[in-house]
Amino acid sequence: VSNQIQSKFRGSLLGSLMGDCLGAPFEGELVSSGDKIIIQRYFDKMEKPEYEGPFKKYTDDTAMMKSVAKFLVTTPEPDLNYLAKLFVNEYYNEPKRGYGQSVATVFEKLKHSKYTDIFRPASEQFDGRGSYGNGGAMRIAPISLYFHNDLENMIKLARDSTRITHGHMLGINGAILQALAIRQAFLLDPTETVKADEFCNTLLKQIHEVEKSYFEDLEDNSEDLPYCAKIKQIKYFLNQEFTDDLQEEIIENLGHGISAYDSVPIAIFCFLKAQNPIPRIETNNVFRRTIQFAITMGGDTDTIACMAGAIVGAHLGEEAINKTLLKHCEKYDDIIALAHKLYENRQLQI
Ligand code: F2R
Ligand code: MG
Ligand code: MG
Ligand code: MG
Repeated sequence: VSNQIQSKFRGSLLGSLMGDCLGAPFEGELVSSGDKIIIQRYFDKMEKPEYEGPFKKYTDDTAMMKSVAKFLVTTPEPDLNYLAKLFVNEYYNEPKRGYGQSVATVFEKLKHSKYTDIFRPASEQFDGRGSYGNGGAMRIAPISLYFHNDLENMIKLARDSTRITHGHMLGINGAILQALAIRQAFLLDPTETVKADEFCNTLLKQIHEVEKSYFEDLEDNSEDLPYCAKIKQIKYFLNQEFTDDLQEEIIENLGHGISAYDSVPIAIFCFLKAQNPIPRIETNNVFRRTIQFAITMGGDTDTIACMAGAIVGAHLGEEAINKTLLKHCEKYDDIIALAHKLYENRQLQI
């Protein structure tokens, strides 16, 4: 059992890295059906042992995920001030990792205010509405793994770690939804295909609890809560026959953008859909299929593939990963070491 848990820690962090590195060259592109062939060849080429290309660089998604993992392994009790410092130091060391356009303001304010109130800079973003970007969700994997057997603390830390940069309810709850999806995948048997309907029903129950607290004073509760509505759409789309037209409709409804609301749900959809073969995604490897499929969604490809990768890696573990493909991703060995430390540190806590 402990071997399987370790493997899932590595699988999830590597899935996050690989989705980011392999998806980044396509970020912001509108992927058309012809591009599916290009993406298919891109993966085929990199799985060939003789292929030697320059490695694929990771972006802000991985830079921030590493900080979240370091935060969990360094301090005995999670210290959010320390996490804020890790984010800021990482950003100032390597600012050109493709960060969100507004989040740099948060880093500047954190630094100049000497971390007196770590949630304040984020709460001031966008005229006090806060960011609803997917920056909280893209880096959340270490929290799901670390707290896989402590749901309450997982949700609390997913929320608070996100609030350092994201003040908007949709940015925060999107990160919690992604954390819940990784955790559920982690808890499932890797030798069994995931039952999509059950997976969605569990998520729906859990995220409903989270979302309803934001809407308690709403008189009219006839409308579905935002992420609950998205999960119902995921269920609907999973049961349709998959065609290029349907994929367009999925992108239109679930989104493929830079906001959490327009990216976390489609990442979860990709994970569930890739449990079974998908037309024109030619591979028998479910891990690769998930990431490759996520990239064909276009838009915020690095982040959607990173999030889908973190989920599938938590389910299948590192054995599912093609090592030749992995070796094209920048500093993959650092991520393996970090996953190992995260696992060991967790063993000391429980
Ligand atoms: N920054 C990017 N991609 C930019 C495109 C790069 C590409 N390579 C290219 O050449 O075109 N990717 C990275 O950013 C995302 C994570 O962003 P995060 O951390 O959430 O940052 P931020 O700045 O807080 O939010 C992102 C943008 O979302 C819009 N937005 C957010 N809240 C808003 C609000 N309340 N009102 C209006 N707009 C809001 C803004 O445009 C923000 O700049 C990941 O994709 C990562 O890969
Ligand atoms: Mg990025
Ligand atoms: Mg921001
Ligand atoms: Mg992105």
